Amino acid sequence: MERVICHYDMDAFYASVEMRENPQLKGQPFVVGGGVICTASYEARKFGVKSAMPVFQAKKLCPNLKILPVNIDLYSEVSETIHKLVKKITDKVEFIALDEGYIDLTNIIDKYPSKLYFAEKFKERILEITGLTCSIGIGYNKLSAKIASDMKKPAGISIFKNSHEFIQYIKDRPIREIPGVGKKLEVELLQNGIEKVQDIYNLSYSQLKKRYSASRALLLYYYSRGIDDSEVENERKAHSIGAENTYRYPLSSEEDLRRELEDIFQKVYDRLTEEKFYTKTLIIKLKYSDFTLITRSFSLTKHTNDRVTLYDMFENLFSEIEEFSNIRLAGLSFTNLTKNIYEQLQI
Ligand code: TTP
Ligand code: MG
Repeated sequence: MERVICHYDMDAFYASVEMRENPQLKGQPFVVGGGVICTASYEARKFGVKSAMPVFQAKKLCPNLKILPVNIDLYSEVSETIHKLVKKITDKVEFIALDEGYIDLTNIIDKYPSKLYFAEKFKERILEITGLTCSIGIGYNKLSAKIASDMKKPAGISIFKNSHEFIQYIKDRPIREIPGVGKKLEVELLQNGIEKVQDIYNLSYSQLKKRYSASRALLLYYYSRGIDDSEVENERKAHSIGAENTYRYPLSSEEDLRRELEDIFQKVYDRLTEEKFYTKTLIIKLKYSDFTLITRSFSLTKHTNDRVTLYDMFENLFSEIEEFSNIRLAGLSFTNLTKNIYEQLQI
């Protein structure tokens, strides 16, 4: 049966909440963060300032940049308000961050005159109850919905009816727009002459696997073709397995962080296999001395318990980290767990 999935994503979330609280910030370049940036206002983004960038670097790009401290309680409160609204629509929802989530509309979309109508009404309600704008994507799976929500930021709505429409759009886009293609993989792909998504179509799955690794090959092969069978999983049906350490003396080098995270990886991986789980998503979490929190996640299209694939996901995420000083907490977890992989084999 054809699915209808909605992905909503608040625009410049932390920054928009701050702007709502203090309208004088409108039109100003500012960021929310401490040592590293959680998010940048759209004005600051014009200077190339972005999430996860160290603040000192951002200041070089934009000398007038204002830095606001993170007020996570406030953002969580706003997030809770949004979650309540979403849960009134259906219980088939998956919140993946404070400011974004998937809503499975398959069984309820007929109650609305059209997909566009649903999206417009939803956006209006969010604005009414939070004073904030969001962008909305509606697709035939999670992948296409997620890409769609990013197409007309801020406050835009985009819809993909089917994979044909999706491919028409994605084929000319830069390869980094495939979810999970981080900086390191992008560089490797560019070196191999793969610049746009359509350049992937010339390579078979086994060629991709030889060049990149199993997890990356899966991602590139399936996502570039708009294939994603994963379900909207409410309340993280399958729980997660993870561990984290806090450090009285903060970690301050790439080597230290790598060693710590590798340790945690091994511990968590052992538990995954002992408990006979298969996973699809790896999350790395770091907290810095100034309490800024960075999370990075990477998802596969299929569940696995293969160590090489999972370690490769870890490497992918690790290469995205930009700030290695004053790390107070490092954690790693596997989510989207299942014990039954047989249902996955249909692709
Ligand atoms: P995003 O949705 O990635 O970014 P955004 O909402 O700020 O901007 P956009 O309009 O492009 O969606 O993240 C949501 C919030 O999560 C963001 O406001 C701040 C926080 N965040 C971090 O704390 N650390 C990070 O590394 C990222 C990417 C986001
Ligand atoms: Mg957002």
